[in-house]
Amino acid sequence: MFIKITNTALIMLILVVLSSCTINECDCPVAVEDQPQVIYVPEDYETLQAAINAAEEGDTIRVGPGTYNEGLNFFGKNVWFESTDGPEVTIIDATGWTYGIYLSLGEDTTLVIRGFTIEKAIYNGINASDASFSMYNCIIRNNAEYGIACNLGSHAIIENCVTDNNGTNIGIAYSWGRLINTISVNANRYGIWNIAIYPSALNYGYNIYYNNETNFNDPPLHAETDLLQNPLFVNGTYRLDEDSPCIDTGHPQIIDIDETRSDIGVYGGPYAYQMQ
Ligand SMILES: [Ca+2]
Repeated sequence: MFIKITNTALIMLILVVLSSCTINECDCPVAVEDQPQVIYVPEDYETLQAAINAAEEGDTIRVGPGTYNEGLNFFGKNVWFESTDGPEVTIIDATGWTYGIYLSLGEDTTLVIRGFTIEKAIYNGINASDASFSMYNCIIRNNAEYGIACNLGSHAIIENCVTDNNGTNIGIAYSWGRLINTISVNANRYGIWNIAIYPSALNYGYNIYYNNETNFNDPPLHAETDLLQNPLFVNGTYRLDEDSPCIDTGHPQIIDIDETRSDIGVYGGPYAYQMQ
């Protein structure tokens, strides 16, 4: 029997073939490398930089306790970079390195750095030049020049960190950002120093400045909600004494893991680690 194939039937036939091809493509397993990966240090890589080198955009790097004598460059990769057990036991010791962390290749605020101590760099603990980052629950201490330096168009989100005994604890130049619930103590020069920030885009407050050589340069980056009091750490740690002015005085819209108003300092905020 002769079947006349009309133009309409021909088009429908082509559509059926095409759709079946599409279904087949959907059934194919997605290549593993397209999925975000979780990379563990030291299990997968012994060094932090090797893990960063192996990571792809959007991956997570989880770092076990230890002291890592490294200076890190993220090479523009936006990853979630965190410790498993918190900053007291996970230390980036930048002895002999110019910077603990160096960002200059267009990283943005989806680069998250959580739960590290960064210390002893020759210059800056973390240096961002025309690059951005988010940092939670980190301790930045004993770096010779700046603890945190943001310059030349950087956008930093810094929450619930401690900066202690750096040359200048925090420096912001020709940049903007968000600085909340953070403690700045014992700086050899400034608690926070700024020049040519973009004030309309700046979100800062609920920070503590104490025992710095000078808390602020002029004009001071100082909000009414900042406190100029001793944070009352316990026995040389960054844990808070029960009488600390940091308890429940952080940003009211930030909630702690115990569901109270946020504390100022490294044990406050939603990304804090449980105290051992
Ligand atoms: Ca609280």
